[in-house]
Amino acid sequence: MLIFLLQIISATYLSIISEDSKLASIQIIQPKSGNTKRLVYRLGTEDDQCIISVNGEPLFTYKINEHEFEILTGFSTSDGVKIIDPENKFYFRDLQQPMLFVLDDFEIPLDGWSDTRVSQCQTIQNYFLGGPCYFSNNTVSKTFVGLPTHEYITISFNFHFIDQWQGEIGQLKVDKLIVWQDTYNWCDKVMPWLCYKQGINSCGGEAPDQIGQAIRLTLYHINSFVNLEFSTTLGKKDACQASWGIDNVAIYVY
Ligand SMILES: [Ca+2]
Ligand SMILES: [Ca+2]
Repeated sequence: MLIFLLQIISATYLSIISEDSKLASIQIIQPKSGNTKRLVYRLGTEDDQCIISVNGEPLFTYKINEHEFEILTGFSTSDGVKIIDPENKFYFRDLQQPMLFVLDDFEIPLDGWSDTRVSQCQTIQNYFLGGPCYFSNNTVSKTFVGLPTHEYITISFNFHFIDQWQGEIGQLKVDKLIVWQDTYNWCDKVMPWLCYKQGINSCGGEAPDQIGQAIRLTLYHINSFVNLEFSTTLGKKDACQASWGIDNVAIYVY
């Protein structure tokens, strides 16, 4: 145990220094290999700015207002830097940012979905919910619980229209209200062989597909739970003739 502590102490020194009456900082001195050179990191304030410096050279200078985290020097883009308020909300340039609450990519055993059958297309190692010979006139749903306090919700997902859709509709209900609908027609030509020739078959049977349609919706929403329900109007069509699937179902709150 003593050896462990000594190793820690010899690796990093931490001290709080005050160079004059208005400047105080935390200084971390880290010996480089061989103990011949030292890296000195300093975090401090000066003239209403916060500075992180290495060996006396400013690495990163920033200023914090109420919700704003303004990068003054050190980064050409600050997209990766955000500030969190006491309610764990993210702000960037005074705008509250969506927080990812959940992402279902269907690569691991499913939790909470009413139907858990998954597929892959083109033998790629990328599973999605549903797929050829599985989902046709199905309804699949999941209720997500434990959402943090929020006013808006953003839902994104990929929808796969697979094989012989003929103008039927795929749709999403959120808390029982329809929020998204779209349709697909695998062939609008008199001679279907043209569709086989000109379209792109990427999943299921020989007919062309519309894979990976990216949907993103933002809704007013305040409840701590949300129910997503995907369905279609494929009626009695065989699931090996026309099918669908979803992937990358993500929920953001803000
Ligand atoms: Ca996936
Ligand atoms: Ca196909």
